[in-house]
Amino acid sequence: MRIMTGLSGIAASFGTLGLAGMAWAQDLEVVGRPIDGLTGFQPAATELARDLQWLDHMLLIVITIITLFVTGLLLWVAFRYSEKRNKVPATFTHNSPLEVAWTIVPIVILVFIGAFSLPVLFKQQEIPAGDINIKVTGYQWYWGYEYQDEGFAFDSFLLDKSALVEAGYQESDYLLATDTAVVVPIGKTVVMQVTGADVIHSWTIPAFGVKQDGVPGRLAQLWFKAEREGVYFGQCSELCGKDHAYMPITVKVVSEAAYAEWLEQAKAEYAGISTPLNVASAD
Ligand SMILES: [Cu+2]
Repeated sequence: MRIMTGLSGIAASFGTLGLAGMAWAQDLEVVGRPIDGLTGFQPAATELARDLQWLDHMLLIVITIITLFVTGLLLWVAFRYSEKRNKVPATFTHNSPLEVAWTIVPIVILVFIGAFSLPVLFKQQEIPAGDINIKVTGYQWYWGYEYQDEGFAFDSFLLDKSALVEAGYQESDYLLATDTAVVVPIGKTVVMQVTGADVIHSWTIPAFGVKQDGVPGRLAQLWFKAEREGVYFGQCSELCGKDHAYMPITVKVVSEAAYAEWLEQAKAEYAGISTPLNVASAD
């Protein structure tokens, strides 16, 4: 814990620097926050999230029907064919029509599920051309973001407990809120390149329906088009070491005008920071 306090202190000092990211929290509704006592999905903010939540609900119906059918069958057989009610047990070992049926029916069910799940998967994995391209790199234990079209980059650290309220968050947003946030405009296609600098991390925003491992030496991609302004949270989702729980993800979806304004501030604020992107373009 002592180490964490030290780390939080560092995070807090970064927090005071990350003004461009912080100024937005107050006017934005927090959408992607877990709520005590609820168990469902966070409200879907993209088509991808809506699709996969629909798929989940559809599968739940399929699973429920199968479970009720199998349980009912078991109970009926246990009742009807108990020793008391069925003194002379049957001795047959095969029933071809039944065996064909219990082979064909599951195949039909699986094909039905596949017919709905594969399009959802392909929609996630077929990366469209991005209006905004951001490279995200997982580090032990924080995230780095490069706005590739704009030529600036910044890091994003856990926001210390004491800095939450000042930054416009609730105390319960601890372990979700970061000092700087990924800011994107509403209704634009954002393509994120995901990688890791040291070990495997995983970048996710549940309300967007995206999750992608960041693997060192590899460049994976994900995309989303947010439909609702607000603050969204995610957490590193691949166990990456002792502070894995302390590298959250905050994304702010803002209007186009607000994004343009933020971009100006961010360029001014992060312009002097040398980034891997600048090194690459110098080659
Ligand atoms: Cu992690």
